[in-house]
Amino acid sequence: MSNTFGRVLRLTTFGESHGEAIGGVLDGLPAGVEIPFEEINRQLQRRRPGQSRITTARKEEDKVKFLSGILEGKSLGTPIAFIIENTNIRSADYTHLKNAYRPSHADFTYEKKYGLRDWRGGGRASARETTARIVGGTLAKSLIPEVQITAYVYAVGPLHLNKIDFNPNPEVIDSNPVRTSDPEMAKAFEQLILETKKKGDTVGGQIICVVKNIPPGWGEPVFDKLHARLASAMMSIPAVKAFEYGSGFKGSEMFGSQHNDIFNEDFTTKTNFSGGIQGGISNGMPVYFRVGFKPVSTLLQPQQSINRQGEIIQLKGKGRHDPCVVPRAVPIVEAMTALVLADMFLLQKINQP
Ligand code: EPS
Repeated sequence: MSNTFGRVLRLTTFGESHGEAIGGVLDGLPAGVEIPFEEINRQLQRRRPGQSRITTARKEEDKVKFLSGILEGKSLGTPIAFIIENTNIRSADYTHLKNAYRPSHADFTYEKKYGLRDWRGGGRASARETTARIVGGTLAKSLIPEVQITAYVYAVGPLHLNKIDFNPNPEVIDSNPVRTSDPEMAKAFEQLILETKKKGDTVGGQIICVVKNIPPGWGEPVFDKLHARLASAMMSIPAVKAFEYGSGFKGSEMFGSQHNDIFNEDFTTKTNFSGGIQGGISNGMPVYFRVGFKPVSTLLQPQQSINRQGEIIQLKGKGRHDPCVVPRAVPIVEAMTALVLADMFLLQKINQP
């Protein structure tokens, strides 16, 4: 019972991967916001399956249909409901999973929780659900146009960029299918994903997100600290295993004399180990964080598993799957970031007289 995200700007998503449609309801967007139809479509295309040879081959157009809350291109202040139809479903690929559980997949836990499960694809646990997050997140972003949110792939498996890029260029990121900010490393990342796919295996990866132009004051102490909301948003994305912001785990190895961010006269800081957040509140410096994704659990090579009767079996995945999710997860990280920040922006308006 937790399909809604946000405090005052709330996105509810619905739908299963092989059902009629995926969709959402965004409630709390103020009236009069210009709806960024083109940008929503551009972001959907960045996430869409079947966009390159390193992503799942499922061919979905991912066209959004708005049902309510919009008149003459502007928000009405009422709930904005929308759907994206599933048009390219091949549920027969999944009949072998009616009686079996994929190792490390949500198959087993969904069935234990609800007593039954949608065996067609990943059901509700499928990354297809994130389509609705792209629509909701892009709408949220239009409320805070001055904030710049840029995510990129930092690592694929054991390969990673040699340093964090704090000034990532969106054009460079979208010029390579992996969506990394370093065109040279893009080739190595792509090569590794293709080799992995050839073996019927999968590989994990990491995304960095850099956010600029957040004014000081966003984030709600004490339980809705800005980084707590970002962590919650990122951890809700399918396949995410880790979240770290600012100096993160590295910071825990440092001394205070090295780690403190010394103020300049204009209240910016000389270093930014704080990741733009202190006391859970933005300080005006860039916010940056890293998100770790596991390798997709569906392998197109045989692996030991178990059926509903508790018999050990050999399972080999069918269907269309991503060998590595991070290239398609870049716009999802950005969308979830926008949902958090627009929510914090609206809450800060309530705090101020
Ligand atoms: C995916 C597996 C498939 C893909 C899906 C990502 O989903 P399912 O097994 O639930 O049918 O088709 O991608 C999408 C269709 C999408 O829109 O995200 C995977 O293993 O990552």
